[in-house]
Amino acid sequence: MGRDQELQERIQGTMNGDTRSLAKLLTLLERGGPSVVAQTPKLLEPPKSAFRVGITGPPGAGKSTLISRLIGLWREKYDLRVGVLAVDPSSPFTDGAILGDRIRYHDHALDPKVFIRSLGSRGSLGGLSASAWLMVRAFDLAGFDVLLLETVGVGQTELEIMNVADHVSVVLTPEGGDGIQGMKAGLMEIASTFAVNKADRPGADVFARELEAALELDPRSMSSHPPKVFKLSALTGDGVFDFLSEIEAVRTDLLRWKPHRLEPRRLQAEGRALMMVEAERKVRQAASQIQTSQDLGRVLRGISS
Ligand SMILES: Nc1nc2c(ncn2[C@@H]2O[C@H](COP(=O)(O)OP(=O)(O)OP(=O)(O)O)[C@@H](O)[C@H]2O)c(=O)[nH]1
Ligand SMILES: [Mg+2]
Repeated sequence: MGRDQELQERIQGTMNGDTRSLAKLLTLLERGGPSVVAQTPKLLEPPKSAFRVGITGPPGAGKSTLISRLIGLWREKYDLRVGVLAVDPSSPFTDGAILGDRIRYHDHALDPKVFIRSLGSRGSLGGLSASAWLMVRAFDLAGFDVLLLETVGVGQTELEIMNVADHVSVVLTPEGGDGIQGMKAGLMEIASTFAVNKADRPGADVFARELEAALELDPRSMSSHPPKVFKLSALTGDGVFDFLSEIEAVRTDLLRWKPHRLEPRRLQAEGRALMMVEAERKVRQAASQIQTSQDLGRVLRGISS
């Protein structure tokens, strides 16, 4: 079977709700890169949009544990189809679940309405966000209601994930030591909801109050949708439903997120991420042809002309 034919079959299967087709389509997207989307109008303008929730925060804050709880509630109380794309920059693995997450998400492994995929940053495309940009579209096509995007740490990845997601939540714990001051720069600004996790341990009340006080200085505090802080324990489940209810309120208010998908700002961010990987691939290929100083001179003259 040729690649085009395979792609068309996977697209059709994905649209029919076949999970194996979705898994294969994700692999085709990861390996084939932007050209797969370019050739596929259905991926460019999918009939449905899965509400994308970015869940980010420091390593070990409890992101995966919280996601597992959220999946449970969405399945139980709302019967939604839930996808997870766990982006793990430290992991060399792609194409399947990372071991720790496999254990953490194990409760949902047999649920046909839950689909979990992990993505290492050293995937074949190189660029982390480029793969994510491509793969999220497959979840739209598959008709998922919600797609959770887990990313770790804070840096370029998180800032980029903001453009991919329709709503961003940051998971924090009171255990950082130096409270709000110790938070990495940029973390406050990117989220609309904050989960102060591990509230079963001491310090959560003080931390949550500090966070709320800091957010009062945020210009968004004057808007109709100010950032919100939730104290919870992903381990015991306490407080998770309130957090989920807020995310549900956003998800079901289509005007609050859907039109933003097609904003030039977001389409440009996507174009930028995808063009960057292609450009990098071309640069590497051209550079690998350089054998002599003359070759180098020719290449440099080529780019400066
Ligand atoms: N006490 C307590 N422990 C928790 C809670 N949530 C998560 N943990 C524990 O914290 C550790 C890290 O949890 P994960 O869910 O893997 O955290 P993560 O943010 O996904 O971690 P990375 O993906 O590695 O960055 C695990 O041992 C969890 O059992 C909580 O609410 N309370
Ligand atoms: Mg995790």
